Amino acid sequence: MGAFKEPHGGELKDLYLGEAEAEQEKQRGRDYKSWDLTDRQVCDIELLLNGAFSPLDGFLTEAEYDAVVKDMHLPNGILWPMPITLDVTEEFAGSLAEGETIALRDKEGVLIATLEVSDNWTPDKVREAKLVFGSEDVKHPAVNYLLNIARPVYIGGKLKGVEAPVHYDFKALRDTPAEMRARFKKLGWRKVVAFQTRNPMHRAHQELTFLAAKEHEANLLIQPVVGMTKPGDIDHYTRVRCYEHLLEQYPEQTTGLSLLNLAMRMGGPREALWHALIRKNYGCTHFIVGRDHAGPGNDSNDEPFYGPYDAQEMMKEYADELGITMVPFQLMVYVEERAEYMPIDQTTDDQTVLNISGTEFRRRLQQGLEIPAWFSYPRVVEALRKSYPPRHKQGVTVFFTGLSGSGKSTIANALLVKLLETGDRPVTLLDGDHVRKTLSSELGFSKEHRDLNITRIGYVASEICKNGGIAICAPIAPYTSTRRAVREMNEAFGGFVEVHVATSVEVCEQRDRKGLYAKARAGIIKEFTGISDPYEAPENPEVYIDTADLSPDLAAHRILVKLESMGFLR
Ligand code: PPS
Repeated sequence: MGAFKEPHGGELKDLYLGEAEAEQEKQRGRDYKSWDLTDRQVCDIELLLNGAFSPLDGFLTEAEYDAVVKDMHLPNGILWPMPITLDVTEEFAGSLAEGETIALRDKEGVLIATLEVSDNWTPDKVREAKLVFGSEDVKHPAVNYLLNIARPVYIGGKLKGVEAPVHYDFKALRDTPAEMRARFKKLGWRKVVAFQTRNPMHRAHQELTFLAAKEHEANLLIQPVVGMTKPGDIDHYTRVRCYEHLLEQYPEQTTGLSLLNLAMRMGGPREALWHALIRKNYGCTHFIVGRDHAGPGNDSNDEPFYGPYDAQEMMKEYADELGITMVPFQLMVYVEERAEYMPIDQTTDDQTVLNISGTEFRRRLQQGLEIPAWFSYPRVVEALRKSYPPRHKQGVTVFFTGLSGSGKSTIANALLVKLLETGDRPVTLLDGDHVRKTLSSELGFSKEHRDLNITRIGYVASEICKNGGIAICAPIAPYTSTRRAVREMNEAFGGFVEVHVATSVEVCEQRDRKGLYAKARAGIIKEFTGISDPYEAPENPEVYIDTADLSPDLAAHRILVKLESMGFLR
């Protein structure tokens, strides 16, 4: 393989206007209708404008979309496997005249590009899901996006780039295809093997990529995706710090790192072709395709969406049209007897083969367990441990729910004091009564206001949780769906422990410490929980407390024990 070929179908695109023209377009853009780009669309437009998606010169038209969806080629016969579409609301699409130019803006209102709308149509999304992703199961992240998140109408047309989407992080590691090609030229890198990843890289990846480059006498470009990856993946800030440490493991001057702001679809075989074409546009000559490339995991029946080597098969099928050479790889495993990594198909039955799956690796991180030296590098593990500390260093929200006067506040206070005594982590108590005087002082007790109140408490707790603290919340929180939403909000950052203080309404009324039940019975207080307003008891709380047989001290102790058994306290 010699010098770089032109991208399939001709020139590398650069859809940006020159400086003066961009300025004029910006002025004109003030009169255009504006569409605020979604996160996915911002990723797509960046790679359309900078030529990473060459030969596309805009969001697909209807004819292009049909051709790409049906047989992975543009109407002019050029291979393009992934529909890059601009989805908008019916309302917005309906407001457009034929041939109208619109302004595409980022979240801050910055004009990124203008689009001359040539097409406006309502796609058959189920058909798109089946043909492009081979499934209509919403467990596939791209199918879910298509059917549940993407807007109903597509508009297509040519783009004029005004300003590249801004990135404040890792600026020095972001390149356009033209910049990358220029860098390769300057360095004299005539053959470059590209490696795509959305995960942290460990020793197996280092060995695999190094071997691939060595076999092809090429340089190596590690080009991780930092746009949108699979939900639940390790955040890109942490990953990039890991990649930077990993670079130290390659011989000097052989390997480069560049970040790709791609919104992945997890589309398996079709996605592999797409990734390869993008790398070709970046000037790479070879592309590594391993096991289960861009795999979305299992479907609703727990069956994999794609076979482990489907992507490699499809790459072989289209080898002539791709113009970039696939470097296929089997799973790399560690062979204990040889103290080295090998592709699994080269190992023999009598060898001890070691591997740690992604799930097992996350379990070890979460529990602060040992990660062996054969698996990763100390600095990579250290960077991961810092961002993903073990449970006893993560934030946690203890969320009490129960009737007024059930004893929530008393137990919550006892728990607060016990946690402060250990001095382990910062603790904040968000008591129902107190929140009502501060954060939610303007709210009443309608369902809408109660939901708003609980959502606010949940949000504050999730921020505390995100930063490693312990949030204790003690509102009534009478509605199951709102409590579930708060749980989800918090579990994204740490632990969530629901405590149902299940004192019956009869006991609460008998105690009536604040005299509120009497007032509620007399109709002086309206919408009073348990009397004239509903309380939906939790079905599966982490802790169930009946204050009839447990003192506040013992109740708080039981919660501490629960936190310990879940790994949140040591
Ligand atoms: S909610 O439903 O979660 O938003 O309620 P919360 O914010 O916890 O507020 C409950 C406290 O407000 C007092 N109070 C009432 N409670 C229930 N229903 C009505 N109508 C009502 N009006 C005032 C009551 O003192 C609650 O405090 P606690 O600490 O729960 O007894």
